[in-house]
Amino acid sequence: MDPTQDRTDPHPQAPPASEDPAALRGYYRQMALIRRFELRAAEMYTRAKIGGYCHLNLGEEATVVGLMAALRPTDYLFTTYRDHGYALARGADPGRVMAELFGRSTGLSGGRGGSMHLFDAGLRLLGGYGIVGGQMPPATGAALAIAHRGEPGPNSEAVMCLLGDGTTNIGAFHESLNLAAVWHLPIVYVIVNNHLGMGTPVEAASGEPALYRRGCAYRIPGARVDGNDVIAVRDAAQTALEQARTEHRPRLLEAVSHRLRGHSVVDSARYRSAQEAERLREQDPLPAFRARLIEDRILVKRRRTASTRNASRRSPPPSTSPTPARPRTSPPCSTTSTPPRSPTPTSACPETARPVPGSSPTAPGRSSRGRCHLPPGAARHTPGGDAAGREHPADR
Ligand SMILES: Cc1ncc(C[n+]2csc(CCOP(=O)(O)OP(=O)(O)O)c2C)c(N)n1
Ligand SMILES: [Mg+2]
Repeated sequence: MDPTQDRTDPHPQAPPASEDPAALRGYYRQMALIRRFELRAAEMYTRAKIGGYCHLNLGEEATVVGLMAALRPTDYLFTTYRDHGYALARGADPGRVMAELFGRSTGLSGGRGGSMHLFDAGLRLLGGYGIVGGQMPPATGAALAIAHRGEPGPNSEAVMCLLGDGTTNIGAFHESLNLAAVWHLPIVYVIVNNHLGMGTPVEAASGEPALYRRGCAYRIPGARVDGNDVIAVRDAAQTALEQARTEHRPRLLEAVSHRLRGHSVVDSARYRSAQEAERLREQDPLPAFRARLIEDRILVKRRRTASTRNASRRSPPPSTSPTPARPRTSPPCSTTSTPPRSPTPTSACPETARPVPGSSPTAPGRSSRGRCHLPPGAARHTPGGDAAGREHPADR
């Protein structure tokens, strides 16, 4: 392969008929789990149960699940602060991920990391980084360790390093890609292009907005894939990983999708017009994938019961606002004394962290050794809903 080649990968959407139905249902369930988890995380943040920063994968579920489906258990994963979905799809227990958000010692990082710093060495999930681009040097270092330990080949380990579109303009991006190229490292840098770095569009921030081409200066081949298509993402990532393994050379992959809400839970995304928000909702990958599976009889619609009908009726309309969907169940925490708070951002891109509840004597992971009172349903694997929290009564 010409190392200077860059291409937009016009990946034909693999028809589900050619896929293992059980695997497709598994992807759907993972996407639905992430959707439900993120909606519940937003709700808990608004109830002041979660401190610090909180960034959600809403709208990026197909990218998340497709990428994780391509990784082997022996590969290493480095992510950004938008990491909940990746941890879940990598196999982390949802209860432990939510416990981490709550600052509990039972959390994935012992309650010391919070939303942005999920870590599990057993899953080879090596963070969760809050600094933009902070994951890139250690990910590149992990790939260097792999290159030192063994030869290239189909059984080689590899590293997947996730980054946002905005991260392609930071120094660590260029330094990491350069070293990965000259040292021949088995690493795939995946740009999760959600079109915005906080509130700034890619075109306003990047001299070359076709981000998959950003490796050209280092002769790193790049490919772009529709991040709303879980199968296309999986296949593109598998191809890139296979090349990285067998050649011990880096690859760049750009997955293009949208986040359905603001940059973080406190960002109301006022930089989006109502029309734009509506357009994005129409492209929501979760209902689209579900419809595709039902059409192909891979998922069957369950008969709607009175309770699911009522649940749908109680759900609010989709919104770009950070205000989460109202819970369909009774108040989720054992204590209901904290009034719901709706943070009111002062600018288009507020990034003000709430103090971590545990900065008190009951610091996260320090003295909270008691039981983890997770909200009912927060850790349950349930079929998904849309970004407004409406549940789909179809699942099998
Ligand atoms: C070094 C550094 N600069 C600035 C920030 C503040 N910041 C947090 S997220 C962000 C935007 C990153 O956008 P992108 O890479 O596209 O990722 P996304 O949030 O869209 O997933 C910025 C500027 C930071 N955390 N670290
Ligand atoms: Mg972005």
